[in-house]
Amino acid sequence: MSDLSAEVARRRTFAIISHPDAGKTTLTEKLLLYGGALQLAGSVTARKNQNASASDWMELERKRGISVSSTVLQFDYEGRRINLLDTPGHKDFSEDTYRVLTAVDAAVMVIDAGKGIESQTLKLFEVCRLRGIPILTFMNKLDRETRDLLELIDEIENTLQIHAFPINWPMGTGARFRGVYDRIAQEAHLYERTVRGAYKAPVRVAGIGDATVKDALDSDTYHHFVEQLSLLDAAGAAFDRADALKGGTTPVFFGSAVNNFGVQLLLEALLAHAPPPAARRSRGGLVAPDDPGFSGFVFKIQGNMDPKHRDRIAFLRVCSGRFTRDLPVIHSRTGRSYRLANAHKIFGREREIIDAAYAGDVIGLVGYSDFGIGDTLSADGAVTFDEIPRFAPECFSRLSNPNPAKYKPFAKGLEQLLREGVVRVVTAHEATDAKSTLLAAVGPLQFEVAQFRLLSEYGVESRLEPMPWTLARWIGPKTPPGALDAVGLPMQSIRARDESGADMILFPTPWSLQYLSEKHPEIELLRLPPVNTSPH
Ligand SMILES: Nc1nc2c(ncn2[C@@H]2O[C@H](COP(=O)(O)OP(=O)(O)OP(=O)(O)O)[C@@H](O)[C@H]2O)c(=O)[nH]1
Ligand SMILES: [Mg+2]
Repeated sequence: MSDLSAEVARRRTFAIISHPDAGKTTLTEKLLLYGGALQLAGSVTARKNQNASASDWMELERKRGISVSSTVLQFDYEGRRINLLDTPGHKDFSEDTYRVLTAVDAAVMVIDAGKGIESQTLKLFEVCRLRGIPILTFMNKLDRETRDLLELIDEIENTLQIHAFPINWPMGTGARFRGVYDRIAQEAHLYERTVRGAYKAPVRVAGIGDATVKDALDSDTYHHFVEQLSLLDAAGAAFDRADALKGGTTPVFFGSAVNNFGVQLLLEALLAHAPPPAARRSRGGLVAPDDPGFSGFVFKIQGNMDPKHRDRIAFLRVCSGRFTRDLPVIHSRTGRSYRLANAHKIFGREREIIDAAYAGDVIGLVGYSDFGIGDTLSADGAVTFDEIPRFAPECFSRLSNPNPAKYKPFAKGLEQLLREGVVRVVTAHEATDAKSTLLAAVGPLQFEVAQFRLLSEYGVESRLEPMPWTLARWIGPKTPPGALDAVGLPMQSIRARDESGADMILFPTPWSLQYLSEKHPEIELLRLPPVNTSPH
C-alpha cells in the first residue's frame, strides 16, 4: 500500500446526528474522553456551573444548553485519525447539519430510548440514506425508563426501512441499568457510575454465565435479559458487516452517554464498522481519495471562534491527495491561486497548525476571506465538488441598526454572519426601506442566533421586525422573459432576489402560492434555486 493509501485507510470521519436533546453533545464529549482526547469530560448537564463541553463552545450554546452550530473535533485513537463532527439537532439549524453530512463518511444516529425515533432523526436519516452514508445507532439514556427495547428495534426497521442489528444489548434499564452484553464477543460489560460521569466508568468484563453477572443483576432483570437475548438469537441473523458499510443495516449499541456506559464499545465499533474515506462525486466524475492531486471543498465557515483572534475559519473536507504546508491550490469559483500556509487541526474552538492532511480530514483554513461555503480547492483547478445543499427559507425578518454610531461594527458583523450562512439576505424588488436588511431563514432561531452574536461578538444591538412571508419560490428558466412583469402578484406577495441575484417570489400563505401557480402556469416556480446559480 502506498503511503497515501495507508493514510487514507486509517481515517474515520463521521457526524453525530439526532433530534434535539437525544444526547449528541454528551456522547461526543464521552467519545473524546474514551478516545484520550479529553482528560475530564465537562458534563453538558453541568453547564449551569460554567462547566462547558468541548463541543458546545459558543456563548449562546452554553447559555441555552443546545447546540446551534456544528463543531469539528479531530483526534487520534489507536493508530486512527478520527474527525468527529457534532451537529445541532434543532430543525432551524438543519442547513448546518446537512452541510456537515456532505463532509463525512458515516454517521452515528443517537436515539433517546425513552422516546424512540423522533421527527428530526427521521429527516436526517433520510439525508444519510440519500447520500449512501452508513449509520451506526446509539440508543441512549438507558439509565432512565425506556420504551420496550424490542419495540424500539422494530421501530427502527419499520420507520426507517433498514435492518437493525443489535450488536449489544442492555442488562437492565432505568435504575437497574448495569451494563451491556456484547453479542459478537459474547461478553458482558458491567459498569460502575462515576460522579457526573467525568471519568471513565470502571468496567468488569465477564461471560454471561459467570457469577459476577448474576450477582450484579437482580434475578428479575437477569431473567428478563436472558429471555430477550434468546429471542434475538432465535431471530438467527448474523451481523452483515458488508451490508452495514453500504448503509443497508444499522448496527445498534445501547448505553448511557451521561454515565459513560457503552461508550468504549461504540468507539471501538466506529473503528471497525465505519468506512474509511471513499471516492467523491465531482462535476467531472469520481475523485478517488488516494488520487495524488489534492482536492477538497469548504462546507462551513465560522468566525470569531477564538475571542482573542477575530478571524474567520473555512472548514475544508479533504477529498484527495496530500495537503502539505504552503501547498499551492486553485480556488475553482474564482480561478485564483492561493498558498495554504495557514491550515489548522481543529478541536472545538482550539486549533493547532498542521503540516499534513489527507482525504477524510477536516482542516480549518484561517484568513482566506474569499473562500465561501461550497467552494472547491484543488491542485490543478480542474475539480469541482457540487455538494452543498440549499434550503428554501420559511421565515423572514427585517433587521436594522438602532444606533447609527455603530454603523461599522454592525455592517461588519452582519457581513460575517451572512458569510457563515447563519441567516441569508434577500433583496426586495421594490426597495422599501434602505435602513434595514431583509433576512431569510429556515427557522426563527436563526434570527435569534444572529442577534445574539451581533451583540456578543460585535457589541451591537439590533432590531428585528418579523415579516409576513412563509414561503419562497425561485423563478425557473422556463419562465418566458418579461412574463413576471406582466402578472399581478397575489396580496402581500413580493418579488425579491437572493444573494446571487436569482429572482424569487415570497408568499405569505400556501394559498397565495397556489393561486399564482394556477392562474399563471407560464411562471415556473422552483422550490430550490435554479441550477448553475452559485450561492455566492
Ligand atoms: N439521563 C440521561 N440524560 C442524558 C444522557 N445523555 C445525555 N443526557 C442529557 O440530555 C440532555 C441533552 O443532552 P445534549 O448532549 O446537549 O443533547 P444534544 O443531542 O446535543 O442536543 P442538541 O445539540 O441541542 O440537539 C442533557 O441534559 C444531558 O445531560 C443519558 O445517558 N442519560
Ligand atoms: Mg448538542
